[in-house]
Amino acid sequence: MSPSAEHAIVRSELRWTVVVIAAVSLIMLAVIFAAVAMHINPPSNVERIDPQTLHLSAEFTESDLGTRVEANGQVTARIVATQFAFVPRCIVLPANRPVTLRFATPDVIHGILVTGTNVNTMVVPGYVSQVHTVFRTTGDLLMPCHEYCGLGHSEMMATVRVVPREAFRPGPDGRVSCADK
Ligand SMILES: [Cu+2]
Repeated sequence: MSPSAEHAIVRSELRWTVVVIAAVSLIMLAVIFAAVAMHINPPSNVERIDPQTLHLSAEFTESDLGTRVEANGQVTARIVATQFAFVPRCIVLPANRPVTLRFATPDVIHGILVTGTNVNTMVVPGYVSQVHTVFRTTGDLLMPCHEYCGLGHSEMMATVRVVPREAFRPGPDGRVSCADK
């Protein structure tokens, strides 16, 4: 191979090296921007729960589901995703206040997102999925299942009712449900 042909190859390789570094940098910047500016992060909570005894556990018994204000003021909503419904079907949460959503499933893999927000996670049997967020807008937000979970998947959805801070009034037991509103 002549020296000039070899130079041409080296130049071409260097050009592509620059292109690859630029592409990787761009993707890294997009990931960092999404994390810092938009608070979109991969789920990092690893917490196990037995799917077979979920409904008997301390936390996900039927009477404990829904929104509750804990003694320290933290607002937590607990939801069970099951074929093919969310329990409860509607949860109430306050706007402009940190809230925690906790999900578990007794059967198969589901996924949830709350439309127009950064809430998006999978719900995997054996684990509790947890999301911290602050809702900025009020209104009824749709929360569909976004992981195909069987024949009734398309019917599987819930409502997240975000109310103004002053309209969020927990009962004496710290609970708030859509039926109160
Ligand atoms: Cu589902």
